[in-house]
Amino acid sequence: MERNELATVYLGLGSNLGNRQDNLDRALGFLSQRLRVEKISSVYETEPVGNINQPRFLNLVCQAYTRLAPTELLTLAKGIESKLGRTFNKSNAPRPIDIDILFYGEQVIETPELIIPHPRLAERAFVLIPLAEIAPDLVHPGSGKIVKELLKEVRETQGVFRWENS
Ligand code: PH2
Ligand code: MG
Ligand code: MG
Repeated sequence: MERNELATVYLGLGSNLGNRQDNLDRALGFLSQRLRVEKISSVYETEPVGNINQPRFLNLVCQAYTRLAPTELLTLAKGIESKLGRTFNKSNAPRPIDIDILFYGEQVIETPELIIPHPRLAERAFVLIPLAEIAPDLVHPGSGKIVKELLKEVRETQGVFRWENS
């Protein structure tokens, strides 16, 4: 699988079921077996966005290098989600782990199974706050704005707390 160029990717991880810290650690362990995980943000405890009747999340963001194509990376992420016990019967239900591809290099991808950059990242403080720690000047290929500008424009930054247990 050395046919693709090395791409810099950013992944968003979230857990709100079971031992959340352990789930994040195990997911990072599985990711590290297949990607070169280069940077990992702090962990944040975050109020649920969307379906608010669910437990708080632990969220983090990481940067990695990979030669996997975007769809292969998606398959890897889903495989790790399944290994950690995620079931896919209800969307927006509590989950042991969610692994979202936020950016894949500077690529813009819109297919039925995969949209990159992640379509909701620009409005999500639980993504932008950890992302701004490891990549404040990263350019969002859709809008041309950098991460710290996107973060300034997000109004709802309450509900995201540094998790000191990491
Ligand atoms: N993920 C969602 C929906 N809402 N809220 C928080 N705080 N953290 C998440 O990771 C999250 C969410 C869909 O994947
Ligand atoms: Mg998600
Ligand atoms: Mg997801």
